[in-house]
Amino acid sequence: MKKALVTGISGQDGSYLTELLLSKGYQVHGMIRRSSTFNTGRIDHIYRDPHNGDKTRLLLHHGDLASSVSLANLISEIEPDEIYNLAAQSHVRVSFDLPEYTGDVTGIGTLRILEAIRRSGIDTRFYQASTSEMFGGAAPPQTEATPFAPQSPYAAAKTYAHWVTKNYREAYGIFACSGILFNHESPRRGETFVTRKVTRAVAAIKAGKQKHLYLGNLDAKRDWGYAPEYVEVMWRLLQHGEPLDIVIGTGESRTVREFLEEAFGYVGLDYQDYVRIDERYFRPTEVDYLLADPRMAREVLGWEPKIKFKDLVRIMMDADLELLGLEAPGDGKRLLSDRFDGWHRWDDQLVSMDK
Ligand code: NAP
Ligand code: G4F
Repeated sequence: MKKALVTGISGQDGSYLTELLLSKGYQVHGMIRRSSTFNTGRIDHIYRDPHNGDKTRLLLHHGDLASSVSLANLISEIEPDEIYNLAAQSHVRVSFDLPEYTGDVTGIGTLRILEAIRRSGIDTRFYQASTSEMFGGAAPPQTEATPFAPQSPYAAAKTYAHWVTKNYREAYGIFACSGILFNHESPRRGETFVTRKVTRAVAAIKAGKQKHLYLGNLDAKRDWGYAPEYVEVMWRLLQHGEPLDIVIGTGESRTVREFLEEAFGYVGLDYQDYVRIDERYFRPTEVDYLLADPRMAREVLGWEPKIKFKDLVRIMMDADLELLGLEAPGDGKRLLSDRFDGWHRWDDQLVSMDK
């Protein structure tokens, strides 16, 4: 049985990746942070308590990217075949308020893992969650050859992590890869990222629980894809014959305003009647236009996304409407069952991807 260690297992991507790895027969070790409230909501549905005599291939351990001791101990004790580093302070706007912390966790945290791998001497494959934010001000479309131009403390920290991953590959022969992922969303997306903020607000407005939605820059363009498809490519990258860095996105870019039109329009509302601008949500430096050229992912890994912009909005809208007990038009759910039936099977049960 292959063993994987996943940092950031309690996040959006960590939860989908864990479902995928369990469905492929892996034993999954997840690193979670100590928190005063439960922070495992996204993985509770797949966790089995061994105290109940349940057999489980999902094991959780406390640790932190800020603690090299915790990382070294976990890596030498578990001896994982694969390590997926998904943990990060991942919010761009917040990184301007917490630049030092973001640099420590999102940047140096990656170095701490690589150093723990090197010192342990174990033969493992390492995945780094790099980001299209590293391209920052570079002209679209962005490819593996596009020079980085980070525009935030978050992007600068990720760029450091990206380069140090490449350096440990070249210096020490570690099988270390970076997936340069463009924005990917889902019903499990954190509530303060713009897509989820919008879909939750539309549902709340429809339910009569909210009057207005306050946002920042509506003109930024993003290449938005569907998160469960993106975790598949993380796994494929580590199964590849040689380590490489690769761009992952849909090749389609939309403005925040277009996301608003689509989400409000889905339930028959006009966003202009509800959206207000709050300067607090603007960033000191913005990334205006991200658009992936995912040709290499298609040619080398045979990966192509099935869910594009409109489908994504529908999937997220249906989920947030249902959470508030509202009738959802259902297009999103139909899309999921049409295209992903049987994808995430674990312990002979179909794991519901978005509940
Ligand atoms: P997310 O939902 O924000 O999850 C981040 C995870 O990191 C959570 O599990 C969080 O734990 C954990 N974490 C934060 N600080 C930590 C620390 N000091 N030590 C240990 N764990 C810590 O992020 P995501 O959307 O799943 O993204 C996964 C990764 O891909 C991140 O590295 C992100 O920067 C990167 N990325 C994301 C996208 C995207 O569009 N989603 C695109 C490109 C790259 P808690 O649950 O306790 O907070
Ligand atoms: O949803 P966002 O916060 O995502 P952003 O900044 O693109 O970062 C996300 O994607 C990156 C990949 O490119 C990841 F690396 C990163 O970890 C994260 O997952 O903002 C998207 C756009 C921005 O241009 C922002 O200025 O939406 C704009 N926006 C407008 N109003 C807003 C808001 N963003 C947020 N979060 N909240 C607003 O009220």
